[in-house]
Amino acid sequence: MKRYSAFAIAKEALNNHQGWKRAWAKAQPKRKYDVIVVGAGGHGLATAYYLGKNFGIRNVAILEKGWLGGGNTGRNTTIIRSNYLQDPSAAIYEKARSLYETMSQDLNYNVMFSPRGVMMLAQTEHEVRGYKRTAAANAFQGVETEFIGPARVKELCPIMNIEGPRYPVLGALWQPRGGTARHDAVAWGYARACSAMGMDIIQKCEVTGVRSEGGRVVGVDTTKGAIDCDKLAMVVAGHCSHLAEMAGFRLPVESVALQALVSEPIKPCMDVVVMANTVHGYMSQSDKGEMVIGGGTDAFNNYTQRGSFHHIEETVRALVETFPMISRLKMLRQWGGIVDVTGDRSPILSKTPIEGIFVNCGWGTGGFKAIPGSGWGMAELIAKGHSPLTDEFGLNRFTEGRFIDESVAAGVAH
Ligand code: FAD
Ligand code: PYC
Repeated sequence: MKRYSAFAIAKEALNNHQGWKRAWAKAQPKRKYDVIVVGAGGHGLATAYYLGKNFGIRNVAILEKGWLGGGNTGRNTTIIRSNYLQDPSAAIYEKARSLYETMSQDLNYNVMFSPRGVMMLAQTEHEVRGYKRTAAANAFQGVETEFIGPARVKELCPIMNIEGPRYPVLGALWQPRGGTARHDAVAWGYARACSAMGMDIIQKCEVTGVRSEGGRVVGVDTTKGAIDCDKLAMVVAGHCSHLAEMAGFRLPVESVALQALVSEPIKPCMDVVVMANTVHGYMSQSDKGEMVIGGGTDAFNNYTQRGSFHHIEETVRALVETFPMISRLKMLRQWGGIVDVTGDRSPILSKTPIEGIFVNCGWGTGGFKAIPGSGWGMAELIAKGHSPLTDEFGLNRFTEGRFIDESVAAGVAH
């Protein structure tokens, strides 16, 4: 892999930029792999990357039915934070957030991590109590957050109307090292690093069947033919129920569309990320100047990977009270992704009833922030059979009643 650097750019400039290599190789499937990862979203690619980097397992294929990063990884609003309530969640989300801090250097790929600070607004007394409780829990967990008052909120985000008639801002849960990263770059950076380790990233290769013998996985059927493997990781977000069905088991997950939109680009006016969970909306400003806006999930299960007009209206109506200036903005485009939601709003990183099959799903509306931590833990689970990061997120928690309730921290209405 040719290293990206200022020196390399200068050298290539003298060569009309003719010497750059493809970021990742175009691969055709081999007959067999040690590990097949289904899904080239952030979680699948990160799983493969840490299998190679941390455990030396490099005979790996990543199979993607569309194009890499074309699922939720390339469709989210890029918010990164680790201000969750329960200990297992704080551990995996904070591991992920801390890996984001050095991801650009680690992957030699600029993922534009911007720890500009994330605030979750408290606009009811109930939220004030809830966020003070989270701040106290985070202090014990080693996650840097604090509950701040309305004056500090206004100082950090002057365009906000904190005296809204219905929902005045009573304070916020503030995470100063939360922020955003460029979502495509995260997928591209991991893909380039996986390819450099000799892994095969095979796009336009849909898994259509899962083969097992004597309760153990032996391979998959795909639109590019049958491929054998010793271990199989299903990392397909909203399509995880279909993959599980192919293997003969069920998952406690519902698939539903989550939508977002961006405005026309404007001059810099907001340098923090704001989530307003009572009125229901979240907003940040992209490097291009667009206001990036999202709302809640659809109220019914579906696989429609697109936006809808009633959502734009609901989301913008919710936010306009807190951010009156957005009433004068034109909205540029909208889109949707299919997210995989569990009952306790926590992910599933687990072995399955079929030996050799592992599942990573259930990140719902909030898995972008978790990509590096999830990949790290998932790789350990696949390589060693368990991981301190994933142990609590097994499928058995649903039969044993050990839920990890994060419905408040999820921060997005479901
Ligand atoms: P994906 O990126 O969806 O990747 C799964 C891949 O599997 C897809 O590319 C798909 O094509 C492939 N696949 C499916 N079936 C098959 C098959 N049979 N064969 C081969 N390949 C298959 N999270 C945050 O933390 N912060 C946010 O601000 C945020 N905002 C969001 C806003 C929106 C509008 C949406 C939709 C999501 C948001 N999320 C956010 C959630 C986040 O995007 C997801 O949790 C995360 O991207 C999931 O990553 P993934 O790799 O598991 O899934
Ligand atoms: O999990 O922080 C989050 C989030 C923000 C928008 C969608 N999900």
